[in-house]
Amino acid sequence: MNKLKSALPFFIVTMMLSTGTQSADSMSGMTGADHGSMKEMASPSAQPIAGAGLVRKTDAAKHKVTLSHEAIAALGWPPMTMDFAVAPEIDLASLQAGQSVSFSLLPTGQGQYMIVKIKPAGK
Ligand SMILES: [Cu+2]
Repeated sequence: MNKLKSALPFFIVTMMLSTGTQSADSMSGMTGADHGSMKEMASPSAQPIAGAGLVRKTDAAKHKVTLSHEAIAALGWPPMTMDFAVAPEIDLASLQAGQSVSFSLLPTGQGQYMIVKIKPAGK
């Protein structure tokens, strides 16, 4: 137990360093998982974060949507294409590839975000 405890801080620092260089190398090819390395840049908040983008595809089985989103200043995110988990109450059948949308995100921990609201842009 004591051994594990003292090794942990070193492990965390090592992880932070390695994810840091990784995200700098591959900003445009970012996946949802890579956002974990960027959470230090964003102030933690339970407020929904607004975004806008274009629907690329939906995945009903995993209840996910792939969006090309615009920059989200509140999170320090550049524009990119990525997958988002979608809240269970949202009907994915209402979304179509190629559709412009505005959406709201809530953090779900580990630098991940879930879409809690999504609607056609300008409505
Ligand atoms: Cu993103």
